[in-house]
Amino acid sequence: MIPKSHPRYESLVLRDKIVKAQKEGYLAESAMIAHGRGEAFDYLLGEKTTFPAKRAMYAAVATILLSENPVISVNGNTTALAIDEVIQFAKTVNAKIEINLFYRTDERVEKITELYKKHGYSQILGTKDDDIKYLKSIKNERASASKTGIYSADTVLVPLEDGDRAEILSKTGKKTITIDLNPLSRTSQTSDISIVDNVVRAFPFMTEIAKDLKTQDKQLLINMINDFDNRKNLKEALKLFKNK
Ligand code: PTJ
Repeated sequence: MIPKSHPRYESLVLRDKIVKAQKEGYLAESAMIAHGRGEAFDYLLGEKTTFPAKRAMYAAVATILLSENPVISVNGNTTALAIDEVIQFAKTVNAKIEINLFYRTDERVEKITELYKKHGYSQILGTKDDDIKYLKSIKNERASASKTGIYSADTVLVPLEDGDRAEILSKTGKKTITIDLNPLSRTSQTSDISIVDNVVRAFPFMTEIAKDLKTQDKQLLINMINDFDNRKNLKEALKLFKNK
């Protein structure tokens, strides 16, 4: 039990979730390394959602709300850290959720599927019973994509993952939105909208944005997307690290 008075309480709670998930057997072997890297970037950011991250989130939510078939791609780490927040966001914006693993095994897919069911979400895509297609030019297990999900999606939200996919998804004409604490990662650098923030803060924040934007005029959302410059925004995000 971590005492609430501990100065690193929130960070330790997240570590605990990762450790527990590792024991439950649905994380990749390298999940802790990925988490540690994220922790370091978050520490440098002051563990707060920055202005460039908020701006990117507005553009991201507007894009998702205007999409025909938006899909949220989830892996082991995102599930461990933010399963309820992901489900809540998906329901608010009417997006599908699909399991997409770099280190894909049937056992991991089954465990993650069960976990989403336990948390009240049973329509998850990318399971072993799903109609799986393969995205061209991805050389690893991430190539698998559900026919009604990522394969036919117009927008894919990719939180916390390695760099292979954002670039390829963009090349297939899909809009890619990523949440990655590293502004220099290939994922951040190659996606259309890069949210440099922790997934645990980003999902609840985007849910609140969505509740607001759903009541707004469509043209306002279009303007928000057109005004957003990902290159410029990423540069601003990077400056916040350098100014520490
Ligand atoms: O479950 P699988 O098999 O799909 O594997 C998932 C991992 C994350 C292990 C796999 O995709 C991987 O190895 O990823 P990388 O290459 O370590 O990249 C993870 C990226 O996520 C890094 O840029 C980290 O800085 C970033 N990151 C880590 N934790 C967080 C994060 N970004 C946002 N929020 C976090 N909590």
